[in-house]
Amino acid sequence: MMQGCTQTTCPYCGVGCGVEVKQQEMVGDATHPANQGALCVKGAALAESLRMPTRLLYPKLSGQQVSWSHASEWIAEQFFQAMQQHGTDSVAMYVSGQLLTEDYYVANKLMKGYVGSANIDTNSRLCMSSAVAAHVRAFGEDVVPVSYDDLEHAELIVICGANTAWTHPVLFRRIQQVRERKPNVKLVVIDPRKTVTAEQADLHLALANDSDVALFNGLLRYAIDQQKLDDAFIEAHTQGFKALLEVVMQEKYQLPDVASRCGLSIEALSTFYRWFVTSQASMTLFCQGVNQAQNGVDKGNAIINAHLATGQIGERGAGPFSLTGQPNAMGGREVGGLANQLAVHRGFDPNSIHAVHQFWQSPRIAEKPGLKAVELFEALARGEIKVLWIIATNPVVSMPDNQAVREALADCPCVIVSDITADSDVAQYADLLLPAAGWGEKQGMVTNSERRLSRQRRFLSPPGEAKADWQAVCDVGSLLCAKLGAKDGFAFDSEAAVFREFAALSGINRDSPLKFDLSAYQTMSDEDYQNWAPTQWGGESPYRNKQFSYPDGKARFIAVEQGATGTNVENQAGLWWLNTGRQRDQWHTMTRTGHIEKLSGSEVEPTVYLNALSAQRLEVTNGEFLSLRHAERDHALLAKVAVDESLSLGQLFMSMHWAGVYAGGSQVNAAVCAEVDPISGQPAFKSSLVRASKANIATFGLYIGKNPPPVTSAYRAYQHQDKVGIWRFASEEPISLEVLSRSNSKYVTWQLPQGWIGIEIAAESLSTGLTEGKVGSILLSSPTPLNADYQALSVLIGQPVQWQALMQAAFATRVSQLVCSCLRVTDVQIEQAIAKQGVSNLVQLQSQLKCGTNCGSCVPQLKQFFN
Ligand SMILES: Nc1nc2c(c(=O)[nH]1)N[C@H]1C(S)=C(S)[C@@H](COP(=O)(O)OP(=O)(O)OC[C@H]3O[C@@H](n4cnc5c(=O)[nH]c(N)nc54)[C@H](O)[C@@H]3O)O[C@H]1N2
Ligand SMILES: Nc1nc2c(c(=O)[nH]1)N[C@H]1C(S)=C(S)[C@@H](COP(=O)(O)OP(=O)(O)OC[C@H]3O[C@@H](n4cnc5c(=O)[nH]c(N)nc54)[C@H](O)[C@@H]3O)O[C@H]1N2
Ligand code: SF4
Ligand SMILES: [Mo]
Repeated sequence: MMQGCTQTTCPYCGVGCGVEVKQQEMVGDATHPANQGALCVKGAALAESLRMPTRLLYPKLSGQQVSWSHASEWIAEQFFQAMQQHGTDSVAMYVSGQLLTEDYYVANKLMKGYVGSANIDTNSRLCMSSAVAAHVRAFGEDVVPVSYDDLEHAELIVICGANTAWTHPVLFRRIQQVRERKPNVKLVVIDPRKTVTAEQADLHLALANDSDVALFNGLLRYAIDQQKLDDAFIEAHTQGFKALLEVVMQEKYQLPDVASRCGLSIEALSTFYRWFVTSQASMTLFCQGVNQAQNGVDKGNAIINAHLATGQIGERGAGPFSLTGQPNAMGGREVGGLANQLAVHRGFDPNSIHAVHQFWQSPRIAEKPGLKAVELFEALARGEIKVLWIIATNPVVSMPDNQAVREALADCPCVIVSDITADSDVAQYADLLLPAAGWGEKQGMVTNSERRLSRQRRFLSPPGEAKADWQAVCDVGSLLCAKLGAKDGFAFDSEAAVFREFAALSGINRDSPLKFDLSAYQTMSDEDYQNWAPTQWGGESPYRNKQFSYPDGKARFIAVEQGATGTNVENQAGLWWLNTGRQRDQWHTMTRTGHIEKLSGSEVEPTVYLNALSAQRLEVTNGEFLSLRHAERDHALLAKVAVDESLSLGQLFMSMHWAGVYAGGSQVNAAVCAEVDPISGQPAFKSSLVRASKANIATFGLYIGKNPPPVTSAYRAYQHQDKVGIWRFASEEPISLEVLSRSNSKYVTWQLPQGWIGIEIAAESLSTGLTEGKVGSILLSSPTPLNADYQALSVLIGQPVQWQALMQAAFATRVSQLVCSCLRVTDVQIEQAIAKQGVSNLVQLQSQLKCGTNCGSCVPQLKQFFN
């Protein structure tokens, strides 16, 4: 690590927290406006994230190490040949909201200005594209009209389709702090699940899947009936109200009809409506429960409509607030890295095409939108894409119908993957694998949810030959320019130089109604770039003056209708609604967080949650397995059952994370074959119809040791611990003791009524015999679900065999769940403190067990113990 203190930005979620890296520790940056010193559990584990066991160090072509110059030349030649032989649209890039702005800018320039195709799309298609489209329709530009500080002024905070306590924890903590200071501020959560976020709300609306448009149209109707519209605002600053009025005056948007469509009580729904229309300042925060739907764009516009009609926008503490998922999803949108945008908030109209082309002075320019992510992989499957470069995303896990994505990649003649690890699932499909410099080793700019640009700064040297993504792209860009006989458009000598050019390009918006314009920074010195302090474009509220981004300055109402979309399980005999999302302690496909012990305990294996009645109907109980498959696909996945009353009947929930070495066989997107929103192309990850059936498991197993278990099985999950790993397995075939006789190690075994136990005697103590031999690994196997205390068992490794402790841990009566990851406090410890030590509130609990006193991400869960 370099000397002194580096101020940088967290590489996970779109809150965009500042991080201070000191010699020995990483802490929240108290001067950063996004977090004022706070970090969540993932941010607090950033130092551990750097100790990644499987970094990719050198470029590898067909598995063989090659030099960077060879690799770059190879890519440029592949691009050039495909462009010549199959046309420019046969080349594509699939990039990521986790790239830095500079990486994104040069990738976009390469594709749209030099290849001459807009076939560059990003994982933000899976994440933010519905919100982008809703913004563009309503405001004329993709602008988030509020700031985090607005939360301090809101009277009502609505969280719709987001589990903010887990996914944007530092922002949620801020909301809770506001409510502690101002108890009149109300929180409403709209989510079909009773999430940890919903548990904290004054009102939770557990709506039916994808019924959000009905709910918000109903709000408008209520505002009309109660004469709570802001007529002056509608008149002066909007267009299109009449068409919307016609929609919401239909009978189906009356309160009782909406309540029935959404599956809510009239009382709960009218309480929300009353709070909204009487509040002086309401904010509606939304995320994937809104965006990832077949009607995701309409949902976004339904929310925006409600704010426009009541004049709750542009004022302090009021407005719709699309939360960005990834650290630089917003920066990618600014650059224009979505296939349906050209650059800097411009689309494919003739003026924009001309202006961008003029600025780049490039040999070509893309003149039409390219393929959106799902279309891109479909074109790949049809063989239309000959060369695909994937950077900083793991689509074989994260795309819907990921088996089809795998097959398409396997058939593509030329796949290039840039990643930080060779262990990511997509790396297995690379013809050429490029080692990328990761967080802390590269630098550049990121923009968070509130349009604030912050710097990620370098404080480590990249390992091996790992290289920053922008440099890898520029190297190829320069070589391609030479092949095209064009002037080198990629001769940047630093990130700062890339950023200045990007800032200058955004100057084409100066004389337009668009708000996005960074041209003030086009001549910024290297030093100013290096010393950049977090800065918002558009200021606190870009629409404070009520001048929206359409040429006439007016916002547009969109007359959205609640369609038949949504997973109406009752009408689909034998099918179940599979809802998917995130866990508190993991990041996406686990490549960066799966190897961190502290983060591995909150969901230890692929788990499918369902309520007791659903479980009864499927004839499963806790610890058994469900086999899930999409209604129209053959491949099935196995996940462990956990009964969870936060879900409604017929609804299953699984996290999106399980992948790679952790549980490659249980990837949820094998069963999620989502429809896409027709406007944004964003997949409806939250509403799949699946077949679910009890898996007939003959052997349930747990293995604790330093190396993988000597057992093969259809289901296998790995939980990383620093000293010994934990593997859980399940097999439809019985696994008998004999498997151990095939292993090279010496095992001592016991057959018990509950199953059998095998203890491997560590090689170094073999000669001493069982009584003094040390435990090398432990294997438990049982015909019924195991209830083993893996933490207690791990402690026995390396110790002389302790029979009683072993039995107690192997067949525990109750297995504890980790609640506080930082201080390793479990639910059992908390319950004991409450029952036996008279702890009766959060403060007492925190002083007794210290849980929730480090990052605070578990505080919402701790509060549940006192509800
Ligand atoms: N811990 C953690 N935090 C993260 C990430 C991570 O991987 N791990 N990833 C980041 C990224 S990229 C993103 S995009 C964000 C996502 O952040 P969120 O959107 O907050 O998280 P999700 O869990 O995907 O889904 C949110 C909720 O939508 C609900 N939902 C499902 N269907 C509907 C519906 O029809 N209507 C409504 N109103 N709600 C519905 C689900 O029940 C779920 O609770 O998180 C970011 N933060
Ligand atoms: N079922 C279901 N599926 C979903 C979702 C859902 O809610 N449900 N959510 C969707 C959403 S919102 C999102 S954002 C996506 C996320 O899905 P992905 O983007 O596929 O997930 P990540 O694991 O973040 O992938 C990032 C990859 O980049 C690598 N990497 C990390 N840093 C760098 C770097 O600096 N350079 C390079 N070149 N590589 C790097 C990592 O090792 C990893 O392989 O998943 C989507 N898929
Ligand atoms: S809330 Fe957590 S994950 Fe998100 S930026 Fe802040 S520290 Fe990082
Ligand atoms: Mo996302």
